[in-house]
Amino acid sequence: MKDLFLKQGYFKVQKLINPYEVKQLQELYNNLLEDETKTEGLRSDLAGGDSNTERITQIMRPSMNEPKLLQTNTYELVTTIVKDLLGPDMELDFDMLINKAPHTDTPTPWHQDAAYWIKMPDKRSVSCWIALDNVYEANGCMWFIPKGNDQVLPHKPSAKGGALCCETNVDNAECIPLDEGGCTFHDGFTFHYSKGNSTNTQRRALILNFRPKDMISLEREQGVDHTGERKVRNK
Ligand SMILES: O=C(O)CCC(=O)C(=O)O
Repeated sequence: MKDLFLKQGYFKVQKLINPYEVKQLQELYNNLLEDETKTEGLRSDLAGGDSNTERITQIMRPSMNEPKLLQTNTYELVTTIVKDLLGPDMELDFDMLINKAPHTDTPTPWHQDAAYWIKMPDKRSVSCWIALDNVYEANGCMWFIPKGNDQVLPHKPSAKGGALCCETNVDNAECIPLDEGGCTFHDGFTFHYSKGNSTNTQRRALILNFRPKDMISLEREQGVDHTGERKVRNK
């Protein structure tokens, strides 16, 4: 797994968590998704624009609202794997939920997570994308392109207030269907994307993002805590 991660920038784990824990996470997830008051200010539509219906619901820092998430085996297990991959100083920077509701048909555009970052001397990072439903092409499973180097291409917003996107060659893109409880790990330079959800059911993903402890401190000093607007801007 580590070799794959270092070589191509991503890998999948077909079964990370057991059905009991999947159920527990689904319940906590649904409570947050349904509670617009609790999640106000942390919630946005990655599709951007001014539609009244959320097409790609993103809720930042869900464990701030629902600390039970932090006590699950999942958070502990993923942290252990990430430390094995990139070193013992890797820590959870932030978590997020991304849900694609039935028939919202909105792709998450191709991007590299590094396009969202502030300037950081240590660029190690890992994102673990956990499927809380069976995911496949038609409901928006993840796609990745094996990475060549650690360069970040120019990105722009896909719509007003929407996710960042870039243009890249997608000939080698790999589609990663997973059963619920499976996951992928990717680094910040790896291009990824998902199609829209054209099915009758939700596509729920819980995502845990890790980086070195010192870099998390640097982010926080600069006002980046992943709750939304930066409190302090780079000069
Ligand atoms: O869930 C998605 O559609 C996109 C997820 C993503 O971009 C990420 O986890 O970095």
